Parts: sequence; structure tokens; C-alpha cells
Amino acid sequence: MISCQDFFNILKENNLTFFTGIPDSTFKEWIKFILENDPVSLQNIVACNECEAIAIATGYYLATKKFGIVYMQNSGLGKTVNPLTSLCDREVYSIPILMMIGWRGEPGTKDAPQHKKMGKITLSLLDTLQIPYKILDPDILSIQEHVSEAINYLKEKKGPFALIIKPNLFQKYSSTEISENSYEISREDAINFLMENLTSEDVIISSTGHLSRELYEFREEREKDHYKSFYNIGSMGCASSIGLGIALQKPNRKVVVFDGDGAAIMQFGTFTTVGKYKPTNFVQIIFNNNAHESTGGQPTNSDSVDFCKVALASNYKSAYLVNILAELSEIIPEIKKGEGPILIVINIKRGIKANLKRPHRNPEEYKDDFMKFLTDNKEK
Ligand SMILES: Cc1ncc(C[n+]2csc(CCOP(=O)(O)OP(=O)(O)O)c2C)c(N)n1
Repeated sequence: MISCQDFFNILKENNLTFFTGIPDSTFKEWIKFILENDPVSLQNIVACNECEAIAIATGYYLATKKFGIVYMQNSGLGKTVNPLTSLCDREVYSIPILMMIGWRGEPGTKDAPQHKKMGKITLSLLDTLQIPYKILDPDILSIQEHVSEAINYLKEKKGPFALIIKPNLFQKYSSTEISENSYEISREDAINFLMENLTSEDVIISSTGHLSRELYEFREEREKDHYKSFYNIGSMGCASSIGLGIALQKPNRKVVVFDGDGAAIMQFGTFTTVGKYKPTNFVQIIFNNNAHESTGGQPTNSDSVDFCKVALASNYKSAYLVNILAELSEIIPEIKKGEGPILIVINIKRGIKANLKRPHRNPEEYKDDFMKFLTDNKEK
């Protein structure tokens, strides 16, 4: 393992002090370092998605002639294909950017199903994009060499270059812990309350990360009625669009989306699609902890957005902000009435249950059961 400070020293010697991206648990220690040292010895911009991060680093280069670093999990690499090929590519504007890509699902390692395909194709995708890369080993001398090779490439060829980060490259960085928020409700309590008050006919589409795992655990410990959930374990930000697609085809079925604040921000445009097509049976609940908790609790930008105003301005029927469970209980009749689209933002404190379970069957089996429930159940 290497220390975050040693890694930063190498970057700094090469004038690399600008960072933007979306966090990954693969390098959560490194992100702690960045957050703690921003804005004193470096600058970090929390992006809404990886595509945007590439564009921000492009703007940084245009304005300063300096190279920005874009960090991401390899799941975000797919999102960057468009700006990499149509903005940064050497056949277009030739924009030098250093990418740090967390390698989930590396062949031969154990990882969750949503990481398998991207894990397999990460290096070949970079080859296809004609982006040179180096896999970083925990050896400071070799990292020094790789970074100088990258810098030479950025200077001479003026295109993107990638550093591939495997889990456990970075030593623990003991920072002052990432700041808590001041909210009262735990996600577990909010989920328990909602589940006890939604009707048994409602389906739930849950977002990537801990949220799906907590919902899974709720069902697993009680009725094992997983067939009423679609656990959107990958494809971060897409839960509300999946819900919209279902809600429009099944107008008599209440579709409830359990969303994260980071996920909702990642695909912010979906508010406009939901508002345009206005399914009355659509309820979106954002569990807002102002953080990407699933990858280590790094901040999202949700502290500076009013989701309720966004939803109302996008043509949702109603929107509610909840800070205590009593407020949530007042909204339940509204959810039941079914005059959507409705947005509910529940401000939740950080923290997760210990040893949270993960869906253990093949995702396709859950999907088949879910589709069967949607089709068979009382013509809904
Ligand atoms: C495109 C993409 N980028 C990054 C990730 C890694 N990732 C998984 S969960 C997560 C955080 C989700 O944050 P939020 O929606 O706020 O939910 P929370 O983790 O706080 O429950 C991230 C960044 C991913 N799965 N997909």
C-alpha cells in the first residue's frame, strides 16, 4: 500500500492539483485526503456524474493550460465515452486529462454482479478508445515512473491517459472524519416506516448501493417478498427512469422509487421526463444524506439544491420535505391517494446497519419474479 501523502507529492511535483469526479470505494482513502486538503493545497470539484467531470477538467485545461485529474469507478467509464470520443479525443480537440479509474470486477476477483462486465472490459475499452493506461502497483518508484510517462503523454500527444487503481492501493488516511449531517431519521427507520405503510400491491424500484441492500434486508428478514422490488444494483441514477417506464405501462399499479441524493443528481434530467409524462401512479422518495454513503460518505452537492422546488418546477403534482417521522406519517394518505407524480425528500442521518446483506440470487432470477408479479397480479 502507499500513503495518500506520498501519492499526492508525486502529483504535485508534476503540477497536478486539480481534481473532479465521482467517488469509488476502491480509493475512498484517497478521496478523504482530497477532501481534507481542498482548497488549501489542491482544488476538488464534486461532479454530478463522470461525463460532467471530464467536461469540467476540459474547461480547467482550456482556462489554465494545466492538466486536471478525473477520478471515477470503472462503472462511470461508460458515461465518459461520449466526451472522451467527441471532445477530448485527438481527432477532435485533443484535451489532455489524467483519469484515475477504480477497477471493480477485475477478472479473477470476487465482486458484485453489476461490476462483472465492466471489470472484464475496462482495459479493452480503454484500448478501443485509444487511451493509454498504467495499472498502479503499490510501489512508489513505479508510480513515479507511471505518472511521468502519463505527463509526457499529456504534454506531447495531448489526449487522455488513465491510471488504473485496484482496491487497497492506498493506506488508511486518518483524517478528521467526514462531517456528519444534522438530520434525525435513520435510513433504516424511514424504510421500516414506509414499508409498513405502503400497500402490499405497490412495487419499489430501489437505487444503487446501501439503499437497495437495506430494502433487500427488510424483505429478507420478513416476508421474503423480493418479487415486489426491482433492486437497481448498478446503473446509478436510473432507478427513477426504470420506475417511470413501468408506471406509464401499468397505470393502475403504484410505483415507488427509493432514490439516493447522489443518484438523483447523477441523472437530474429525469425530473423533467417524469414531469412531462406525469404518471399519477409514480412516487419518488429521495433518502437525502448529502452523501455518497455507499462509497465512503463523500459529499454530494445536495446541500445546495432544493429537490422539492426542482420537482415542482418540473411539473410534479406535489413535493414534500420530511425531517421527522411524524411528518412522513402525515404524507402517507397523499401517497395512498395516488395523485402523482409525487416527490418526497427524507433527510436522513448517515450510517448503515452493520453486516448489511446483499441480494444473494442471480439478478435475473429477481427480475423474472418481479416481472411475473407485475403481469400476474390482478391484471395490474
Ligand atoms: C456511474 C456510476 N458511478 C459511480 C458509482 C459508484 N457508486 C455506487 S453507489 C454510489 C453512491 C450513491 O450515492 P447516493 O445515491 O447518494 O446513495 P447513498 O450511497 O448515500 O445511499 C456510488 C458513487 C456507480 N455505481 N455508478
